[in-house]
Amino acid sequence: MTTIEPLVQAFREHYPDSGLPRVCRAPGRVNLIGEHMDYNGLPVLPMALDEAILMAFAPRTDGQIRIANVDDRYPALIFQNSAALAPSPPGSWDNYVKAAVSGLNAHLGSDATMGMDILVDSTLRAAEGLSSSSALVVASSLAYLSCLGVELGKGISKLELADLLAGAEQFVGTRGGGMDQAVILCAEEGYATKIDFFPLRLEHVPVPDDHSIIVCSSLVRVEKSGAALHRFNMMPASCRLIAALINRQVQEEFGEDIVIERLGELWLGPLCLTYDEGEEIINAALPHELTTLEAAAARLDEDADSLRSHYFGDMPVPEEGLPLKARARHLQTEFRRVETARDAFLAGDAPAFGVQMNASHTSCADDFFISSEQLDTLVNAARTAGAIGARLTGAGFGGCTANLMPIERVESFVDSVSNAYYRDYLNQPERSADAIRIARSGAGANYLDI
Ligand code: NG1
Repeated sequence: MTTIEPLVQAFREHYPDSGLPRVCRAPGRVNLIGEHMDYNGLPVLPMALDEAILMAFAPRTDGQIRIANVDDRYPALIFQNSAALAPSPPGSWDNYVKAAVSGLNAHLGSDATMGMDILVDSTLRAAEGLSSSSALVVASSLAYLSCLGVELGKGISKLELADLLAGAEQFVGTRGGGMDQAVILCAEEGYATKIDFFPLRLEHVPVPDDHSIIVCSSLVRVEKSGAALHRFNMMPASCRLIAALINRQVQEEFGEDIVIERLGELWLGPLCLTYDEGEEIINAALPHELTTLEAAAARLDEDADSLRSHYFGDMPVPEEGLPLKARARHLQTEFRRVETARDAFLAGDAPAFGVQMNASHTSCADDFFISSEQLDTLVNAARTAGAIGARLTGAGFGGCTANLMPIERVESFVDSVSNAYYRDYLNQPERSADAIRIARSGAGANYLDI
């Protein structure tokens, strides 16, 4: 579907007792470089897409929130607004709406008596690492703000909303960062967005118009708030432990007044170390042999069991130990790559950007361990097809790759990747037409005129 009139019509049929709806839109995003950086206080460089969620909505006075989707894989659900909303079981799609509503209730001090009727339509596919989950949270927040009569930009700024939704989305159980909500809300068409965190800062970086960004789906779905929840949350959990070990080192070297909560604070916090000084601290804090919980606990003067439950809760910690040093190396080197890539786009130098993308994929695979056989195969197919940069995008383990191609060679790229990955590797040639898309940069989330 995905144009406004049919959505409004479908809304009126689905909710015959409701008023005329308003419509809002929230785009997906492709992250061009900077993976698993946001929750570590390090920069990222994503771009909003023109693929988006559209949401028709109208207020209700009885506090009921009724949600439905034109895609019947998502069942219609109802819940009662309340100041203490409880999450539905993991993977249930009403959790994203609840996340936005409960975050805004807490922030605005709302009495949680407002209800809404919602109908969702989307050109953005779910579980592909293109942030459909955050797009749904952002669209729900715009709908709820409108029902409450709070104007975006007046009652609450976009940056404020992005910041609060980053925390609010953790309602669904994931422990990610604030990249998605920020780019979805604040992107500008034609630009990628360099984002820094704690505090949130944005810079719009032009995407060279003689190059295309092509998104290829590996066709491996990753339900981050469902089946892949532990796998995803293991990353922020390991990073919190890395930060604690670095904090110990910093306190030994600079005194106990300095507290490091996230690895990025080595460079971007009050310490303001140079890149190399930060690297020295990381090397001292994380010797190669420090891979077990017991060794980490000894270094932090803690008991291994309490360390496990504090950082990992009920997540299984791998028998072979934790690659803490390698993960920290990814964060440190990706920091430099994001800055270099941003400079390359500002200088209109797409090939230099591509070099950073390629190095980022290697680091995501070999140091952060978030690639997979499928993603590596797809990245290699893209490079063979002439991509000047190719990498996995998003949380990893599946989902999509992002590829940078000179515009005049896009067609031959599509043919070559279709054959190499979808036909020869997956033996599903019919899937390629849908799975390879030219990413058009979209504007941030907004309300649409009916
Ligand atoms: P996706 O790719 O949408 O699953 C997740 C996190 C981001 C970021 C990336 C990895 C959420 C809502 N999103 O995104 O904050 O950490 O992984 O770079 O948690």
